[in-house]
Formats: sequence, structure tokens, C-alpha cells
Amino acid sequence: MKIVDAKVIVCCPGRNFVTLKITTEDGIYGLGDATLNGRELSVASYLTEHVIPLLIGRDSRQIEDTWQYLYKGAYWRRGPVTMSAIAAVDTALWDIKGKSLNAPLYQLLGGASREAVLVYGHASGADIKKTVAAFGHYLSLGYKAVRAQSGIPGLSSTYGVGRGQMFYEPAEKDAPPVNQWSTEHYLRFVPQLFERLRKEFGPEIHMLHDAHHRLTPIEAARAGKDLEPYRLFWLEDPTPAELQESFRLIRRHTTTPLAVGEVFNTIFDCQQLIQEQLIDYIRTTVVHAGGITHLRKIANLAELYQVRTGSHGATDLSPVCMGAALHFDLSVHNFGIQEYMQHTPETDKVFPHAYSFRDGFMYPGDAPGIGVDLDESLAAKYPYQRAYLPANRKLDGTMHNW
Ligand code: CS2
Ligand code: MG
Repeated sequence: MKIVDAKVIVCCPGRNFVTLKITTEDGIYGLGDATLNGRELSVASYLTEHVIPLLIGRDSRQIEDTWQYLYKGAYWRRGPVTMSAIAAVDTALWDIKGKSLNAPLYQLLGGASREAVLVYGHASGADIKKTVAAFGHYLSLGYKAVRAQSGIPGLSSTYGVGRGQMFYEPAEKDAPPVNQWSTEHYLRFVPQLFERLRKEFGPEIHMLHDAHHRLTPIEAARAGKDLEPYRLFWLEDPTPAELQESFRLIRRHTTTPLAVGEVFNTIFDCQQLIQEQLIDYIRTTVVHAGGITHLRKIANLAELYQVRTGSHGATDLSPVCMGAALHFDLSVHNFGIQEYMQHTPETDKVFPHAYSFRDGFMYPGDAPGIGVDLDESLAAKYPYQRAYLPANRKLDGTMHNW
């Protein structure tokens, strides 16, 4: 099953997506997500200029060998651009394998370990009142787990707070916006938010929160400690994780569970965090962490240390990534939860898919492969638009640490 064609499709149905399409000699094609928010064309170019010429003529069935060839053969290792490109190839090859064997991907990964995939949605608002209302809306949609983010009094804008009711998009067209940050304001405010949410919605519902890498380790320890009474499902990205050992300090002070990893791209980024049991959930996902092949290795390492998966699933990961992640989630033994932010109707039309949401859980569906397609002629109607993620500055103008 030789690869005869591969091409990159870039489209912007509301936001940018980069998709790799690989076709084999018997006409089967597979898709892989290669979207890197705010840096999309770098991955498109890496694929087109450097990877695609190496794929033509290779046997599409040799997924592991292709992964090793692209990772080790390049000499230059790791990094989000390289690993997103490798992920796209890997995902497309798993999709092809599933289609050629007429099996949904999760069956190739060992079969279902559970009936459905628990997901969490995103409630956010400009203040506590609006966040409480958004949280209630998610519960009315059937969600069993909801992440809550709120605007912080005294700060003009805060990263991670969505603008609409359902659709969250942090990137902005043309120029990078600037958000404001003050740890003092945040630490005073965030326990009040969760006190209110627990009071309104009771002890059963899973509550999550994302600190978006904005705290120092000791500040994160304080946040975790102050949030303990409200029993969070997790506190995400409390501090930047380049320095993995800094999580030791947070762990010494709090039992609030910790989740990290959406910006990681290899197992080496989280090896210490996992082996020292410094985190509870690893958030690497298919597109940014080298595809299904590499993500399984991360999950297998995590299983040894009782760390569960909680894959990133923001809307800047395309439906192709979401579909692949759901097959992974259904099959992997130490699954914890999957992030799910709904894509816009325009995006869903460009990427018709077999996966579905019902009553707080998701189902990858039983279509062969990943079960996500791409309508190329519709995609062509939405050309690429440059967009950037925001920068973050403290109140005195200093660039902040993420
Ligand atoms: C966030 C994302 O989903 C999350 O947990 O941290 O909004 C993330 O910042 C974006 O996906 C970045 O592209
Ligand atoms: Mg996050």
C-alpha cells in the first residue's frame, strides 16, 4: 500500500486549520491534523517542503517505522513544529490503516476500555455572575464536568475567558492582543469564584480550572491550598513547566490535583513530572505530541505512575484531532477526561464527522479509521487569515511568564 500523494490543506472556517491528506495507490486516503495555533504556516511548510517528498513511495502500513524515520532521520529533534508535522503523518497513516481494515481506530488500539468518553466543557464570563450563568448553561446541556474561568476585578482582560456563550477562541486576526495579569488580584479572587460555584451547583459536578501558566510555584501552591475546600477535579497549568522539578514545591503544599501538558510535544517534556508523580493528569494530545503513536507511549509511561490522561481539546485543534483523540481516549486504560470545546457550525461543515456528544460523554463512532472527513471544495472557500495568540503583561507592563 504505497503512498502516491500527500498534500496540505489550509483553511479558515472561523479559525485556521492545517490538514494533511495522504493517499495510497489503492485510492484510500487518511487525514491528519497539523494545526499549531498562531504559527500555522510553519507546519504547513515543514510538511510540504521537507516531509511530503519523503513519504511518496513509502508503505503506508509501516506506521512505527515512518514515525521513527521522521523523528530520528531529521537529526533535529522535538519542538512543536516538527512534532505537529510528524503527528499529522502518523494520524493520517492510522486513519488509512483503519479504513483499509474496515475498523474504527479504537479497535486497532486494543478495543474499548469504557463505554464512553467523559468530557469537560468551558464556562466563562466577565464576572462571577456571568460565569455562574454559563456554568448552569453547560449543566443544562448535560455536561458532568465543567471548567470555569472568569474575568478578574481590576484587570481589563484575562486570557482564557471566552467571548461568546459557546465558542471560545483565544487567537485574534492580524495583531496579537495583550492581556493583563496580576497574581495578587487572581489569588484573592479565584477562591471566591469556586466558593460560589459549589454553593450554586453542589458537590457532585466536576469543576476544573486553568491557571494558564501564570503563577510561580509558591503562588501555585497557595492557589491549590486555597481551592482545596472546593474539591476541584484539577487545577491546570499552575506554573510554566519547562522546569519540571518546580512542581515538587507545589506538591509539598496541596492535594488539589494537577493537570499539565498542552504545550508539551514529547515524552521527554513530562518524564520527570510523571515519574515523580508530580502531576495527576497529562494533557498532551494527538496533534502536538507526535500523533497516536507517541501519545500511546506517554500514556503507557503515565499508567505505571497512576497518572491519567486529560487531553487538550480546545477549538484550535481541528475535528480531525478531536476524532483521533476520542479513539485514543476510548481505548487507553488510564484515561481520565477529555477537553471538549465545540467547533463552530462552519467548521463542522468543513469537517463532517462520526463522533458525537450525548449527556456529558462523547463517542468516536464506528466509521472505519478516525471517522472524520474534509470537504475540500468547501474548505477552499475559507482562505487562511493570519492570527496570533495574545501576549500577557503585568500591570507595570512587564511581559509575563508564559
Ligand atoms: C487552553 C487553550 O484549552 C485550554 O486548556 O489552555 O485555550 C489554549 O490556550 C489554546 O488551545 C492555545 O492555542
Ligand atoms: Mg489550558
